[in-house]
Amino acid sequence: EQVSFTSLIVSDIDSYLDYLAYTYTDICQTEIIGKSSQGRDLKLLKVSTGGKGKPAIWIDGGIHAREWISPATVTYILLHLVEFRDQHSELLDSVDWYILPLANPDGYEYSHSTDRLWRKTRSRVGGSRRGSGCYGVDPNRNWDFHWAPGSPSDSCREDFSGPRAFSEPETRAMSEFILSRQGEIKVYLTVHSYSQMWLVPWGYKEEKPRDYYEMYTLAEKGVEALEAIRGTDYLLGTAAELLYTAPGGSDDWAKGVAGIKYSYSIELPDTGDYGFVLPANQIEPVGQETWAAVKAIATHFADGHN
Ligand code: 0X9
Ligand code: ZN
Repeated sequence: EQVSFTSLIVSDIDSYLDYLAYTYTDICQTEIIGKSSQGRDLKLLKVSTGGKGKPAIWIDGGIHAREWISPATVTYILLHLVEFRDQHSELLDSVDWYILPLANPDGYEYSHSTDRLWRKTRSRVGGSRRGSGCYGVDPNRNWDFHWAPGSPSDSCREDFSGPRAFSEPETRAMSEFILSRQGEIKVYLTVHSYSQMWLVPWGYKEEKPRDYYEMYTLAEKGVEALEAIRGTDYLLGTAAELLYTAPGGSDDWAKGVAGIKYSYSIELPDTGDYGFVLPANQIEPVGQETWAAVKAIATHFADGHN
């Protein structure tokens, strides 16, 4: 079967989730977990063959608006998971999936219509009296775990952490959903770009978690499976080690507050030649290798570990 992608817009992804829910009614269910600042649906797809007490894997994409390869890759993963389910029925039988391809639809839309390199949400942080007139909060600095306030004048910055933790309806909705499935979700996977890295907490400090070795070992399985597809090189380590420390990230919150042992941020290709503006012909190869990594991670749980 021939699968072809070009750039995806918000409505493409939205309709695809609806299509899957409509076509594969036995295993797919959409859920609107909240609304963005501008009122767009935060639409999640649950993929499950039913039954109770299964481990679940959460995957989100598009936290950062300009990282277009992320929603495309998460959509690609969904496509394979659901439409080619016969090729990996054990992964569906033993694991439940919560997949949110577009965590920041306002920003994504804005990066299509107006500013290709927009990163943040589109909330009106400048709307208050003390505001600067700038828009948007970095949704990966806004989570309520070691959240660091900025001064109001920081609201123009690309990494503005917001007027308070969970000021953004997008991060709040995600966190509430994840907490409502606490204990069930065993893996938190958030997909970003770029730099070809598999990041393990902590991201807010240089110290590593007590169970870092276990987190690292599972991540290694993902990276190995990914690299086996076409030799793409990934670095594996903490964000502090490989990038920089930054507070208020979703990965740290998922581990530190929601108690999800295996929490990772993936930075998809490339390493900077195209950066955020990766050509659309990369969607399929990146999708394939990332799906291989996700399958390897899921297999660990399908094999009865937790
Ligand atoms: O800075 C970020 O939010 C992520 N990199 S990106 O280029 N996609 O913006 C890395 C986040 C790593 N995790 C934490 N710092 N918690
Ligand atoms: Zn990002």
